[in-house]
Amino acid sequence: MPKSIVIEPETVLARGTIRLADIPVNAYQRTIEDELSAYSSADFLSIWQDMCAIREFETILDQIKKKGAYKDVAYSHAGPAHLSIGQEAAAVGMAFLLGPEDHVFGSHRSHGAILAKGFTAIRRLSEDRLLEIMKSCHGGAVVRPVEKGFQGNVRDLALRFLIYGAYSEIFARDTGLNRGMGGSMHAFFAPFGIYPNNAIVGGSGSIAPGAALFKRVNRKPGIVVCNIGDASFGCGPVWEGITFSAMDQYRQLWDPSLGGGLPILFNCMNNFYGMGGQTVGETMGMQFIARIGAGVNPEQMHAERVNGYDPLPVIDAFRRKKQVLEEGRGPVLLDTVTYRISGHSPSDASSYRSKEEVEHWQHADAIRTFRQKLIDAGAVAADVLDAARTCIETTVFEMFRLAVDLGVSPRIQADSELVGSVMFSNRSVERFDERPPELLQNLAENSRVQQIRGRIRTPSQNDQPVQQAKVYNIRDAIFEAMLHRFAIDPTMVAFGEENRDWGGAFGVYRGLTEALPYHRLFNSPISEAAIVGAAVGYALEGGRVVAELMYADFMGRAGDEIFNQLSKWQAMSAGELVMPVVLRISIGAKYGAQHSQDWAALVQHIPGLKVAYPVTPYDAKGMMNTALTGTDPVVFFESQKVYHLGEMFRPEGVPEGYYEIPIGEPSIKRVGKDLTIVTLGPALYTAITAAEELHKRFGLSAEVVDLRAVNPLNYEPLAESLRKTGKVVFVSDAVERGCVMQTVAATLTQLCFDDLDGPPVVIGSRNWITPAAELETLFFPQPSWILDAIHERIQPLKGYRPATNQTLPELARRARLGI
Ligand SMILES: Cc1ncc(C[n+]2csc(CCOP(=O)(O)OP(=O)(O)O)c2C)c(N)n1
Ligand SMILES: [Mg+2]
Repeated sequence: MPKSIVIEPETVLARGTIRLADIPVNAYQRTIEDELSAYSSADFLSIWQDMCAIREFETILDQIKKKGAYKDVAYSHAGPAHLSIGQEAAAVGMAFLLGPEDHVFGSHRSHGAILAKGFTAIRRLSEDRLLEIMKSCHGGAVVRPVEKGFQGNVRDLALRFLIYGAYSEIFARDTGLNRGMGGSMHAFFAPFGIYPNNAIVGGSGSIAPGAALFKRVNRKPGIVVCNIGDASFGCGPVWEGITFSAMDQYRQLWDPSLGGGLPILFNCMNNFYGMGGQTVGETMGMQFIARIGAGVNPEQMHAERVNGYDPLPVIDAFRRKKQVLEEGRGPVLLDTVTYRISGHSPSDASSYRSKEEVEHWQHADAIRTFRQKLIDAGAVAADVLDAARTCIETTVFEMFRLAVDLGVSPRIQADSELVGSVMFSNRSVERFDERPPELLQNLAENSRVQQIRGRIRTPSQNDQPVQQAKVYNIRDAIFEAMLHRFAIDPTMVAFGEENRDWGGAFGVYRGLTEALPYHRLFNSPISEAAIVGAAVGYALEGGRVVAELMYADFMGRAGDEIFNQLSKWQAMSAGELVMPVVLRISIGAKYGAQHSQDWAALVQHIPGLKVAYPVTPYDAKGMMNTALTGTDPVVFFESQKVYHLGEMFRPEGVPEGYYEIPIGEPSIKRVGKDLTIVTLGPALYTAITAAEELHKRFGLSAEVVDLRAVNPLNYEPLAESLRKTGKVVFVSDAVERGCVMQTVAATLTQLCFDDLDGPPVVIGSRNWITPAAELETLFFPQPSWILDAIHERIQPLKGYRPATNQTLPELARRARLGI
């Protein structure tokens, strides 16, 4: 397919200059008098009340952390409390114009943002909807304690629900918004448009763009706000998220009816500090966060610095920027100046700043100054303001009292399996939306579909091996499964590096470009963190994603997104959210130390991920089909060593129709009775060769069992094989130390100790860098290594002369040297 944009030397080599526009700094200069026509007294009062609620909410937390009590209520809170006392105006200003359809993501310091966003959602939702939300939240467990004896209206009940639910969440109670699974730094509540808050600094920076992507792709209303701190702009994933959000293709290549640029506003809650490092003058060089916009796109992200120590300039900026986003001209960057009067945490000794500086900001405190301005302008009378403050403070205190009361707000039981039960959602969803999927052609006419139709799906044809050019291979299997789901689920998208015109780096997606519009299949920037982060954000919003990392070696670039984000949000939501993400990761060979590593062990170690690793066409199609109806994150490893291989183990071949293979069921690829060889990945084929040699030369019959998956894993087929053979060798291409097989061997040994006739043996690659292609036989397990190890460590093979040293003293020597 021809590229739509032609790069010409005459144009790109022509002389010129890049002109930057001025970036406004605190441009808002209106007075309250100027604003009297824009806001009603009720608006002013609600802004004031919301700021006071947040202040009281956090003052209580501050006091219980410092003194173990607030007023007459003693409470010791073990967990964190990152307070934003001083930042209330920025939070309330941010939320004032947002509706429930506008979604905010935040940071570890987000109590204020959560409450502010919830308060405006409560004002905007209908009473019926509010009741429905409260009743359905954990079966009514959160609303029950606060409705007991309460006589007020639905909105006031919802206010109590939110404050109580947030406190309960912070105190790890079963009555928390996320049943205590999130806690202070991660609390959220999607029905009010409050999306995950992230304890990883800048964590939301790569996730929120995926939420904005979901809105564009699925034509959903609303904007996404990514609230992150000034120091988070030093984080790579934040830059990647910004890059992902600012791709030209949204406006240049995508269907204009989708709405243009991503509707995302990066809102920097700029309090001038990380924990103690100063972002101006010390840890960063941009001086103004708003300056970053100039480096991102010609619109300079419409960046501005805004006075966030007053709610009205923030509201003004959000009004203007919301319009920019609604017109498809996003992304937007706001540098919202604020100040954290409280410490980073209550134990903070404030050694990094002077007392005078804090006092200056206390003197300018937005809550006090806003009150005075309202009174001076005659907007709201002092007694009305003070009564509102007293009233909301009473409610906040009452909710705190209820939340600390273990009788009213219990923790989950000590023997509870709740955490285990929410690690995976284990659902099967045909489609996440009922609308017809957008396709560019009748799929029967697709060139790849037609090509596959002519391919041989069985191990042999007329008793002859199938020529490689004609064989239905693993690439075809994955393609087929994906195309099937693309044609059913309209929310399904796939993205990653070189996913579109290139056909996927390894040819799996060839043909998809013709079949799918840009917004369902697109090239991402070389931003692995943003690729996985955006997939997480997209899934949190309710869509299905296939994201791709070109090589397992690049997982480090998306480390946080895989290990802390993709894996955890289902459980941290206490099962409210699902994560239908398939993360395809190819494992390389022949490309040396940084492109040939099997890192399955990294994801095996992380709770909350399903991990598949099929190496036959039949398994690849069936397991991809399962992954693509599931609601859990699946890391789907593929080996470049076997992409071209046809089905060798299933005489009936690979069905043309739809079928599923559960993830976690090992598969017997060769039946035997003398010895079990358990494999993961392409080592299956190494083991098959070894098994044939064992048979030919020594008359031994080896059973070969392919794990096909890493987690979950049913040990029963392995145990059954071991009960028969009594001997077991584990083989994979990962380096031996800490590989998946070590865990499988240890577990199986515990489960089947009495059935073992010899020691379990794990064979992996050497604990080295992967050397050059020409030297790979020194590194990856070879069939001879399996025989060598059997001979040395399980049972001597008559007349056998080992090719390599697989003895126990050698194992110990290597361990001693760390190689
Ligand atoms: C990836 C990561 N690095 C370090 C930390 C420890 N930490 C927590 S908050 C913080 C400072 C964050 O500053 P900023 O982004 O400006 O947000 P603020 O705390 O000022 O709201 C640090 C370093 C962390 N939680 N995550
Ligand atoms: Mg900061």
